[in-house]
Amino acid sequence: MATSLQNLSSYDSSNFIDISDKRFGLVVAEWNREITDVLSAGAYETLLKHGAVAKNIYRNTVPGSFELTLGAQLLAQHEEIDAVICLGVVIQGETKHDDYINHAVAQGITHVGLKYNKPVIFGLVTTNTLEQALDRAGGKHGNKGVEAAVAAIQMLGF
Ligand code: DLZ
Repeated sequence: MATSLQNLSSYDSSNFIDISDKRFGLVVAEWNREITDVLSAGAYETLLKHGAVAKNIYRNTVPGSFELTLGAQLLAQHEEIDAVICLGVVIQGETKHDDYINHAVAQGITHVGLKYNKPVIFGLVTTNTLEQALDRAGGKHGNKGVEAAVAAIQMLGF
């Protein structure tokens, strides 16, 4: 699946700081991996495009989106890490699992960001269908991994 960076132009990146010495942690859920890999590639390429150095980008996987919170905490606790980007895809099913996971991740990573006083970005794609998720991973609605990386960079300049 092709990775799209085309949506990036819709962001004002003029106030981005120099991120060549910043260290980023990507936490990527393995559920729906064909999609989360595209999100991850989008985030990675965006960080590089804006001046991050490849050796300063750490990527760890977790089994599913529910584990993004702990994954984020394990990265954020390192002083050297400046920002964490959480990437996952939760698709609505017959049960309420999506509700539980989405709320837990939203609350969990908010807590981690506040606890460690650093950006912990919510790059969770939450959709009703697989098609809607694909649309947001290099499809007609861009790539949410790109947006998550842009959010991390913006917050570092805050
Ligand atoms: C169990 C589960 C289900 C049903 N759906 C998803 C999903 O759509 N996206 C996702 O990232 N993870 C899902 N998981 C796995 C949970 O996030 C978690 O890994 C398990 O419940 C183990 O804690």
